[in-house]
Amino acid sequence: MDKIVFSKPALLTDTPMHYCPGCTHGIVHRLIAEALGEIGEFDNVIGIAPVGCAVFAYNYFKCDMFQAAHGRAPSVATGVKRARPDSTVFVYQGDGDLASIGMAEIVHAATRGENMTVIFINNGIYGMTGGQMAPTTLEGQKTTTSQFGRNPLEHGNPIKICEMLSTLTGPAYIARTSVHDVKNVRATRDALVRGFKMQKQKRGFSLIEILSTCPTNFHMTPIAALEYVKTTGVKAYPLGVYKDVGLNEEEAK
Ligand SMILES: Cc1ncc(C[n+]2csc(CCOP(=O)(O)OP(=O)(O)O)c2C)c(N)n1
Ligand code: SF4
Repeated sequence: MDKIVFSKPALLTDTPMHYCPGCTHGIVHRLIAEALGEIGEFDNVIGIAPVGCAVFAYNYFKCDMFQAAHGRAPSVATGVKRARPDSTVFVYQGDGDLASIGMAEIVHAATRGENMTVIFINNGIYGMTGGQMAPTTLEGQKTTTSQFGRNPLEHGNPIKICEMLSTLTGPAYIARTSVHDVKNVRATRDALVRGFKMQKQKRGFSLIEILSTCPTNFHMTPIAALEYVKTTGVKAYPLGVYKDVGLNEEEAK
């Protein structure tokens, strides 16, 4: 019999995704499903979908899903995880959702050390609503509401979520990765696995920020958008681990 070397992760449904061509939301969905599969979590996973382009994430994951009001996913996840402490709970949020309207919720969930894993998609823009400036929009980046480029004097400076949250006591694991090439896609998968292991070992709050693309609102081809993240995005948002309290490595194998 032929050996299967590549297949769809068990935690993804067969529903075709609605994302624009070249959008990296789909890549991250797959990585989440792979990471959960790697730690053997199939039947006891609960995801919280955001408001934003990933609002229909509940159609794509083969697990129980909630869809939260804009920015409120960490609060919904808090209730879910406290009611079902043995489940594995993931929160999926864009940068408008998490770093603007939902800033209070994410900071307080992090400082409380809620035992959940947050996947934070930083594409530097409000994708769903037509490309307005987000808290994460890069200095000089043109958006529909910063047509001459983000000017810190006028628009303020971009917010660095990993740097900020890693100053708190509650978080167990905070890392920033990117999906602009294969090497970084693999690193993102590893970071997701570590985040989920933190939760399994009840270490507390974990957040993986993933630099992502929105080719539609960047007004770029999918390849040019990946190149933009590679050359410009990672300079403003350095990749790496910002906090890691450690795992019981024996148990984590
Ligand atoms: C309470 C509320 N305010 C505003 C909106 C409008 N809204 C929908 S999606 C969105 C921005 C989403 O951007 P982001 O979170 O960056 O996700 P992306 O679409 O880029 O994946 C906004 C402002 C809303 N649906 N509800
Ligand atoms: S608008 Fe941007 S973030 Fe939304 S699906 Fe399209 S490419 Fe992805």
